Amino acid sequence: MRKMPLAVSALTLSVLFGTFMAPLAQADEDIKLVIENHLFVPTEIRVSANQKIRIVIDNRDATPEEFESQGLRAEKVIPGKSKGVVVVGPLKPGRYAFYGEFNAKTAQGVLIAE
Ligand SMILES: [Cu+2]
Repeated sequence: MRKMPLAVSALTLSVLFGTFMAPLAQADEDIKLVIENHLFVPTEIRVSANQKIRIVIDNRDATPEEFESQGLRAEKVIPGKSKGVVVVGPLKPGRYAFYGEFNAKTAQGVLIAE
């Protein structure tokens, strides 16, 4: 009979976890961005305005890169050969430049919210 309360509390925890943790990780739109040879691919991303955007950045280079954008208020270091997630928005319609701070001359792109 002691297993029942345990099962209930585990269920309660998972429900609470789902309820309170999901919104933090949720976004309305998912975008994939690749870093390769110190370049962003694609260099231009179109997203919906007024929505939260989750950008999954896949750094295929062996070296780390820092995704940076003043307009998006985002900054994240992504180690070599790994992925990083940046959540931005909701954004007003417009163009938001981003770049790789460690290779700023080559790694450049723009996110267009419309
Ligand atoms: Cu920075």
